[in-house]
Amino acid sequence: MFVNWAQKEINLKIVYYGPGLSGKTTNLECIYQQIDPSLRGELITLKTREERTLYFDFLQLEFGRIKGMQPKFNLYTIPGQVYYAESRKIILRGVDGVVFVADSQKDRMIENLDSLLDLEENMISQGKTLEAFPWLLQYNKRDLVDVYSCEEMDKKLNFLDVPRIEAVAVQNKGVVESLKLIIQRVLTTVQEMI
Ligand SMILES: Nc1nc2c(ncn2[C@@H]2O[C@H](COP(=O)(O)OP(=O)(O)OP(=O)(O)O)[C@@H](O)[C@H]2O)c(=O)[nH]1
Ligand SMILES: [Mg+2]
Repeated sequence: MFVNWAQKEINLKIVYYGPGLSGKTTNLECIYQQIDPSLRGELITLKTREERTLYFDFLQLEFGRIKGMQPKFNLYTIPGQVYYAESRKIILRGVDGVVFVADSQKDRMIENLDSLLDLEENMISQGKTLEAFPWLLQYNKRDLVDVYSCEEMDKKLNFLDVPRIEAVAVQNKGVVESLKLIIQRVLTTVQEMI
């Protein structure tokens, strides 16, 4: 969180985390298409030729007011591919909320677990813990066939009993819902701080 008292602005950072190809960039593209252009900036994406996130994607949203201040939500995605570990650490700096985009396909569960562990370690290195932090799980790709049930996903990933949302990001399902919920959770935390 960064507060600019002169401008009466609060900058809040929400990071979409998760393994490679889980649908993080798709979430931002979907938000960009669905949100009123007067409330959002341009979507900045840095991709490889194979459409994989190279460094991050970025989108800024503005709405609502809290205690006379204008919150600005800066949404980032991390690059999920394992070898971009250093970029993930940098992008996570100063994070206020996380949407963890998990891939529901059975053969992607190890990658989900590795990425969640990576998130936890990176949070700890910032002096934060997932136990005391606003985050949620998005179970994406519910349209595919060989997926775990949400209960099975919970058993494997939701050990902290955080809110979880089912999604099909390519069909706009569950995306805005995840965004609204993380904003709500982040604002609740911020209101206690300012
Ligand atoms: N079937 C299906 N495909 C999806 C869904 N969400 C995303 N995809 C596809 O999965 C692929 C990867 O999506 P991205 O959004 O680029 O994944 P990412 O998490 O940003 O991947 P990295 O940038 O490498 O970390 C794309 O081909 C998407 O169209 C979904 O809900 N269902
Ligand atoms: Mg991406």
